[in-house]
Amino acid sequence: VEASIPEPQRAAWKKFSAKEFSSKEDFEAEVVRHIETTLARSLFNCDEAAAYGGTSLAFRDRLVIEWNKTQQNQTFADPKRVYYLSLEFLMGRALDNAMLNVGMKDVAKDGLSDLGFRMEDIIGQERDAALGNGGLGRLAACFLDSLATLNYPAWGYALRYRYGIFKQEIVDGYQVEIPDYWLDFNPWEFPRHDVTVDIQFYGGVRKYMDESGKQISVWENGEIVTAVAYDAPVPGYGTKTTNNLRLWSSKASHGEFDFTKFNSGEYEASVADQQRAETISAVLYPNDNLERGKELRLKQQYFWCAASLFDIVRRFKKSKKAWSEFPNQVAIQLNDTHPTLAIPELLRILIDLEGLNWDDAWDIVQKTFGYTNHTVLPEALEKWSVPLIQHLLPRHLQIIYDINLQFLQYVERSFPKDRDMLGRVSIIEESQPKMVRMAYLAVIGSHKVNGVAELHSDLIKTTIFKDFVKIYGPDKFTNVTNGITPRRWLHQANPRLSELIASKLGGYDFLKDLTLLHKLENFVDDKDFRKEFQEIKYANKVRLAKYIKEAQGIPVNPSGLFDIQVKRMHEYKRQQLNIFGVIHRYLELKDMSPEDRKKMQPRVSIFGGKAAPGYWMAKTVIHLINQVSKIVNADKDIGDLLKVVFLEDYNVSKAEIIVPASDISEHISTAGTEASGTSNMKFVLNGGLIIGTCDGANIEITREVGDDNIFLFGNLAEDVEDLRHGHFYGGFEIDPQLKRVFETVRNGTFGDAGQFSALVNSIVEHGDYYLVSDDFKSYIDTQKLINEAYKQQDEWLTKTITAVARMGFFSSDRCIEEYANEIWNCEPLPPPEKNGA
Ligand code: OX2
Repeated sequence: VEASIPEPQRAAWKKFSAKEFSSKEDFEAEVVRHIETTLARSLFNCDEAAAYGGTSLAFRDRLVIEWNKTQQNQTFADPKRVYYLSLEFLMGRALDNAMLNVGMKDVAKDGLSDLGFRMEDIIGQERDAALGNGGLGRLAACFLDSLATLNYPAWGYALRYRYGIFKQEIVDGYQVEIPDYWLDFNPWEFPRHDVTVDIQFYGGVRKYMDESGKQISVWENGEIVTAVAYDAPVPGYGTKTTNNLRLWSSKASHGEFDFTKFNSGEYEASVADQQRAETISAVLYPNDNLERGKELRLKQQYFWCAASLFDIVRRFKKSKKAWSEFPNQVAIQLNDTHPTLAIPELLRILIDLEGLNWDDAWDIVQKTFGYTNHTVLPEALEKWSVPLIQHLLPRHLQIIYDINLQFLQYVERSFPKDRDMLGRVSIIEESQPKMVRMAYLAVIGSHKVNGVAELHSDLIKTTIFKDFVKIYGPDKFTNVTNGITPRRWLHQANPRLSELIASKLGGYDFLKDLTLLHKLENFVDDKDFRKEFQEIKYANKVRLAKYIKEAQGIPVNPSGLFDIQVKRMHEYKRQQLNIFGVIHRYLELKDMSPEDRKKMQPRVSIFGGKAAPGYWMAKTVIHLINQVSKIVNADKDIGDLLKVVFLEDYNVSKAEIIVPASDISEHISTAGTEASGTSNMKFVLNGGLIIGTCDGANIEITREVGDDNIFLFGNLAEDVEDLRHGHFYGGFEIDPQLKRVFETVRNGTFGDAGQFSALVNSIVEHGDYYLVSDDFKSYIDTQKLINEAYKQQDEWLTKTITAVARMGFFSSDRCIEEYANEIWNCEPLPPPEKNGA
């Protein structure tokens, strides 16, 4: 334990140690104090932004007290810790979450009202912490919530991007990206200017023999950039445990190098150096499921891995335990391959800096790391060019080659007859230039590899990692089906539903054990319960309709069927299938007589999602949706029978309004392409049904809720390859109803047809890789089935309630227990009953 207050002075210290507010009056006093002194505002110039500031700071104080105690307790107990390395944490807003997890939201609401503010307005002032792209980043955020709630001693490590995911604006139907400078006022982070790590880049490696004849490698020269820690508290729900999310920010190091320049009068050059160093953590790469191989991205990855590992090793060394104990004290989870450089970096620390031999170091490394794979899409699998790594990280390249050598020798001994095996599994791809296959390095350097849903975990074993199953045996590979935190995705997003459930189940225990939801099945026939359940769904749709009117200017009728697809724009997720289906419905309605139209189920088709800035096809789909929206919404024949909405700038806080308002949500990826999906779980938990393909977690959702309570359609993963093959080598007929849709697009009904020709041609002429045509008929037939099912409101309601009751499996708490037991081998550390006074 570090320098501390001497014993005789501690009494004075304890007397004045910070206290948590617990009454409404104390809360108000804290808010006013923070507004007047911390923010230097007064009752004459306190707007909602200032009130948000004061409220957040009041709650932050509470979190900090518990955070300090948690960290102190963990330091004393020194248990095995979990480190979750993720380049993305899509946290969303913190205030609402803090209030709910601390259990003081009602008190705060009354207090704010005394001070002249409404809770919703204050919550609405906060900007999202949007340090992620989509599902992968949000999963990491849900995991942090569960780790804290379950009292695991766990830290998240990431980068403190100055710019999160861009803000999306739609201008004339096109996506425009606006930088997200989110740090103007962020009360939730604590700069730790005393916690820094110097990170090296470039330079070269000098090798020599020491007196004992041992090979020594020294990585020297090059450039140094300093990593500064910024910490954010992560409160658990209904527990005092408050964990830490540590974000690294880059700045120029103030080593001698700088000062020479400075002293020699090159002031401008030294400022330029400063700026160059700061660009490392400047911006989140906005690609989801797509890797672009940019040098700055590799720099980010190493910078973050090296800073985090230095920090982890520093903490371990304080315990003065033997190195062999490292894997008993430390579990590191690699969230996708982005942190794979942590593997050669830990080897470098152990061998070059701490003097361990290769075998001991390798043993420690393999026992320490676990790797989660999130995709089988080839364009998302990371590969870095050998010359680039050689240039940026010369010592790491040597280590990677050494790992590969040992590995290939082992493979050769085990499979002497399989001559092609070595080339297939080598970490180095023999291309021009040579490439380092990061996923292979991650598999080889970890003791467990997991996929994120059953189908996906099976697929990785038969496709991308097939040979590795032969080499290591099947036990190295496992499945942890994704989950979501019910605190944010039920209690926070849908407070009325949460309250209704609590009233039936006798309290909020289900928020900590979601399987308790099964008891709701006892109430499926309870009249009052059904009525209220239905009213809540309606109220949530009214709330969304109001938001759509405000944000997009489109009036929508809340009694229509709300059909929602919100997620990153990607061809494999098939928003194009959805919009072609919408066009098909539009044409059908136009064909009908006014009498026949009256029999039709009114629908609202809602889309939302960002396209990566360089992803033209995804942007074209956004444009088409907006064009269809413009034409259809203005068509007097159609009225409320069909409204099409593209919601701008989909993000976490908007999801909290959107998710509880769905009747149907769309999870319609080409089978075998969506590793899991997690919004599918959120929608069902909030009383919406799914139209989906047999892909990712949809399959397990079906297993849990029953196939009467989900609408599945389309080809199966096992048939995809043959179908694709057939498109090229057999005759390939576009579905006739889809053909008609294409004709309408081509005749200019939705504006300049030339804009959409690449999209149409990707299907008609270029092999329809995502099987839009193959699945079209079964998709629109299923949509018709949904229209009919929705008219039977009573049965529909039974389906939705039943589905909610059966969603217990999809809590991220269950995921964390599985990771802890199967991969990390670690235990919770509950906070002491009474913190020693
Ligand atoms: C996403 C996957 O696409 C999605 O299916 C999954 O639910 C999510 O990760 C969380 O596991 N980038 N984003 C993903 O994978 C990659 C790579």
